[in-house]
Amino acid sequence: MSAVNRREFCLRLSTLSTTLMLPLDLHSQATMTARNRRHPVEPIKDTMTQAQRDARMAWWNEARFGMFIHWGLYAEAAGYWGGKTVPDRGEWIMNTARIPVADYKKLAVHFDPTKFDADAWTSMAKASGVKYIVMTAKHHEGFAMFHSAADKFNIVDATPFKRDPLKELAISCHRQGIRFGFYYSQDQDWTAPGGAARRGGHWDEAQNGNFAAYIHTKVIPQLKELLTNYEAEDAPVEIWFDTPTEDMTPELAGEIVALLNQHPNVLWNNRLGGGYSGDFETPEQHIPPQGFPGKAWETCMTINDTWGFKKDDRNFKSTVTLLRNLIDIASKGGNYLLNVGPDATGVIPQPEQERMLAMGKWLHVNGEAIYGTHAGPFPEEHGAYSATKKDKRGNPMWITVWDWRATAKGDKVYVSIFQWPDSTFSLPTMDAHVRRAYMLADPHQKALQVSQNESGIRLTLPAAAPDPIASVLVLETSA
Ligand code: FHN
Repeated sequence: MSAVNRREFCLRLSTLSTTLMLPLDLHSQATMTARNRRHPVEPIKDTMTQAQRDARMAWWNEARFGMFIHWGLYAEAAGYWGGKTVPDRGEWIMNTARIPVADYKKLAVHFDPTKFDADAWTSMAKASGVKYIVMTAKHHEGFAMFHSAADKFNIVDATPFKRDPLKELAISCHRQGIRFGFYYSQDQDWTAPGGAARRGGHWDEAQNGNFAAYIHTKVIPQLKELLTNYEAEDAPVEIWFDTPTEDMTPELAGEIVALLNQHPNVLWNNRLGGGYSGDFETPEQHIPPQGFPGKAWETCMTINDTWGFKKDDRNFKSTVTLLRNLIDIASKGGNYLLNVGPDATGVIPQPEQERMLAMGKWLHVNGEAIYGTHAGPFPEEHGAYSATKKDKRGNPMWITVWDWRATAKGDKVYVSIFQWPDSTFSLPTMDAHVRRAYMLADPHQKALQVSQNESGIRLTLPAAAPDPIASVLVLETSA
């Protein structure tokens, strides 16, 4: 099937999901409403030509694989408060356990991650095949992991550590050729007066205050710091906003957009609020069945069940799952932002490192099938909506099929095969003619037997799979 046919197929699927009210991502629903509104400040991308927009997003579209880092005071708590385990994600502990502001702030007194080594993190990221890192500059707890003149509740002024890990990481990323961006919780802030609190609102009168004042005295000054203090390191390239609430009016968000517009190369996601759609969609903890045809998107996902470190969370995803996710996402034209949660000593837990490095090993051989690619030409490989089964919202259930996935770049189509076939491997038809086929892992690129007609493509593959998780078949094509 041609690229045009694929696009038509995806558009039809999109229309179908809207008609059937299939579970579109919540943030993208907000974005859809937003698109119809007039914004007080036009984002820079909306005033650019398509070519300018493409150039602005070029590195991001090539990258495909990023590492998210959730690191803050919650790593010190590690999922425990008052000697008891606290359910839910580690970084939400303050909210889940309704911890008073003054008590929570005391965590800073002991936060001394002396094992933190920015170069060790970036070397690990590089060996894992990661092209960009996004680290929490400030999560909902309100604690800045950078030196901030705007608020003393930051890692340099409030802890015995007294170092700025964000700065150290930005410098190290710059040296290693990894792009660097920040996560910044612009709306929720549980320790600053006036900051929003989801899930039941404020629980301590120290949190009461005016939201606009919070934006003006903390958020905008800190964003200014983040946007300017790192220029020598070429950072940031991206700001990752989160959990907008209704408090973020179009006017307040517009003030932030006016600031972002002064840094036209900085990309930002669709979670600012105030009706702004940002540069890319952010499905969380799931991979949309058909991606977001025609849009930039990035699935963010935990490597276990928490973003911020929780010492009892050992539910790590397998390397098989993680690699399949990366390949699946690339085959739909998206990026995978995979999270790690360093502990309070400054170390990324060993099981997380092992999985990241295993992904890097695969990418070292097969990265050509991922980086700089776009969605493959076949629509059929991802799965289908069940005619009978329903999901928990009562909509037709998406049944994923894990046989193979395809990406494409230039005149090449890359087919990552999960289920190695016994003898012949068959692919659906496509308009382009297959000139040559070989396995990417084969250093000699030995040509494989291939035949093609209007009903499909048939190949004879080597008897054994070159890779136990995913073996990449390359199809060189001509029009
Ligand atoms: O509440 C946060 C959560 O802690 C984490 O930061 C994720 C990452 O996408 N975002 C929010 C939930 O959507």
